[in-house]
Amino acid sequence: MVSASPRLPTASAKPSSDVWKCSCVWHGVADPKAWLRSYPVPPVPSRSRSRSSKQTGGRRTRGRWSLTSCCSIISPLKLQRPAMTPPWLHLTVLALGCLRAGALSKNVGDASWGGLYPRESPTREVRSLDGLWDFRLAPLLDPDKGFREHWYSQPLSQTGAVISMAVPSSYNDITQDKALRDHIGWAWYDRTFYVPMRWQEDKLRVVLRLGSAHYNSIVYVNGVQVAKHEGGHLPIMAEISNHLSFVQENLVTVAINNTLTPTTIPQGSIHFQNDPTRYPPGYFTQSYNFDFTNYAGIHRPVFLYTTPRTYIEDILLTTAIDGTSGIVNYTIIAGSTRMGPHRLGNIGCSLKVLNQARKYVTSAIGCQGTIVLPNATLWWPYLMSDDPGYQYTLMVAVSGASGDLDLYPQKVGIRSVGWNSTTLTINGVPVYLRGCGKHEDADIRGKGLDYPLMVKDFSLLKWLGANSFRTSHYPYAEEIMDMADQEGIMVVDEAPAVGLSGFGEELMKKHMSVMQELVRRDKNRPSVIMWSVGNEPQSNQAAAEGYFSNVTAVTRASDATRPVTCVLSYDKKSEHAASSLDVILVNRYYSWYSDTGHLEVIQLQTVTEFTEWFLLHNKPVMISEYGAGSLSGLHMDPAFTWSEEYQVELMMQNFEAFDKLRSKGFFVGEMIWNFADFATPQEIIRPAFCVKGLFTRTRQPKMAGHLMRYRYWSLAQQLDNTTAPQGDWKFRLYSVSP
Ligand code: GCB
Repeated sequence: MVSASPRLPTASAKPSSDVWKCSCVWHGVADPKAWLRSYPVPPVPSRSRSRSSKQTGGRRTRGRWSLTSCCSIISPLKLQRPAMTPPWLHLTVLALGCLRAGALSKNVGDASWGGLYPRESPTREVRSLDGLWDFRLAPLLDPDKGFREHWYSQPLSQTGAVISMAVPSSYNDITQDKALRDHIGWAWYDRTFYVPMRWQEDKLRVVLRLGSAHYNSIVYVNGVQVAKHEGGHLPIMAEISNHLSFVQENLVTVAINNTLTPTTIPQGSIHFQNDPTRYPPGYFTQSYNFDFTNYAGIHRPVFLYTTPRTYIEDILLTTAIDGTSGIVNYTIIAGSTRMGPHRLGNIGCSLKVLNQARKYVTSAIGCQGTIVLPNATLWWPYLMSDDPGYQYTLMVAVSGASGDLDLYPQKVGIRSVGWNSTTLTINGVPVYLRGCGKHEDADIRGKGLDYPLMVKDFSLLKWLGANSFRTSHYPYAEEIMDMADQEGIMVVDEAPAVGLSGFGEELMKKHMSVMQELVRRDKNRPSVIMWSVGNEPQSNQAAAEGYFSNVTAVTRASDATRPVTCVLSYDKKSEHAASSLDVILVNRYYSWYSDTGHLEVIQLQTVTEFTEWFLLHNKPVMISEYGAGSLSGLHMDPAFTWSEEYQVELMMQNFEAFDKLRSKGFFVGEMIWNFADFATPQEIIRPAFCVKGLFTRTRQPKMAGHLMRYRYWSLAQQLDNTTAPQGDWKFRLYSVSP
């Protein structure tokens, strides 16, 4: 949400004692290789050149730009722990300190932007910093020790004991250490790295990017703070060109705090226990209103990448269909180290369209425009086409006055999303979502991105015949989203706003900012067909009405091409969020959390309930969670709670209800809870895991997984006119009736 990247200062970023100045000279003389010259780079308009010169205050001397200074704002966290402050308050203050400092960082540049995903191109190099980092926890009762002792100014191994920590991964389940698993507060990571001298010689811009770190992060390079970010599931970016050594080893340090407060998203609270007869001094615990483990750490890949000094900052795409033609509307936002991000000025843009076989299709010139592709191949969801997930590549080019040239390969899937009061459509064809709620969750790694697990999950989704999932309850890794784009799996893209309550101004502003950040990250993804602003808010509170009206309005203002939802759980007559939504998603656990053991009531209750939601709001409705826990291998017949039999019978009763609802014309999807069993905090109603998975945590199917496969393939046959997997003896023996 907020990242203090050391860009050019703006008028409002007042120098203070915290301001560190450097002077750098940019010689924008590019020496593109011969084959780059053949690239369709448009001439730079001379009018823009002079305007840009005025704007930046730069001097233009015979094709060279030089800036007298480009500055980085450094605002070290100066929060000292007041004497006698209870640790919980202190932790909260530290968390809030990040926010305050984050607000400052908004003056430094566009703070709500983690940047384009690092991709190689002829003008960009990408290097991974994943692997083993050094790691240390801050003491539980002295959380700011690392700041006080400047742990970031030298390798952690020189200020105390360290262990090796895998990146990306959650740190919690990596060792046998209970203190590490249950830690609350700051955790410190660092590693060293070299950068090629060539990067300096070529005057490249160097960017550090973390896919995500949970929850509050402060990032230092060679002891200098380069970024702050609040929020655990979105990228963190910092331009670090001026902080690097090109001859010596560099040090990157990341401090991460997993403390959740009533104004973080998601919320949490710290409980300080001060009864000396029951708890030791300083004792505190953290609680939160969700059932998955609040895993912490550097969860996604860390990259260094280079761009020229004039570079592609962002690419905005929308697509449409006109007969057999595909329409791509594009805007290219260029940036330069002289001006920061800007659209026009002394920048030339062009793009080349390549098909999936990497063959040239067409090209366009200009930073903004529309491309028409006759006889376009559209992006279709899995099982709705023989070639689902089709994407073109736009090779986007930006050239600066100096001759700099930047290229970025941006994929685009041409498709349209439509919705009215009863129906959701893709490319004008009604779709019925058959999917799962998921989690980023695995043993040992926690929420760390894991490629084998990711590929396995998509393989299982396709094995099920599912066409969609929801990123419950936070934005998933970009690598996962890339695979959804590629495989044609539709995604309800959810904010990390799970179980919210209170609905004050501060929370709302942060929530709006998260939505903008999420939309900006995922806007170009064909797989994303709906934004979800959250899961199960306490929308029975009156303040929810204005709150959700504002949060959904900001989301629509960021992207008007997709419907906006929020996953609801309160009674329809006493809740206040549904009126702001385009599609109504509701979680219902009939015969599990209510009428436990009474499977016979599911059909009546489900059909009645979802019909009433539709009648009340006249909007498409779907069930976003239903299900039962089952202990893999526990069999009881007649069905009994926690047995595999109970889980599948509950599903069958629901299927009957869903089919009745489908016939009424407004029911647009079903997503079971959950794709796989996942870890929960320690509690007494779940046995270490939420076991509502179709698959175990290690991705073996329970009976429920097999049943779901028959259901989803049967729906695919009926609705998508597809055939069950050929050669699978199970489908041959038991024909799936349409
Ligand atoms: C819900 C939540 C989900 C939980 C699930 C459960 O309604 O949205 O996060 O895991 O119930 O199993 O209790």
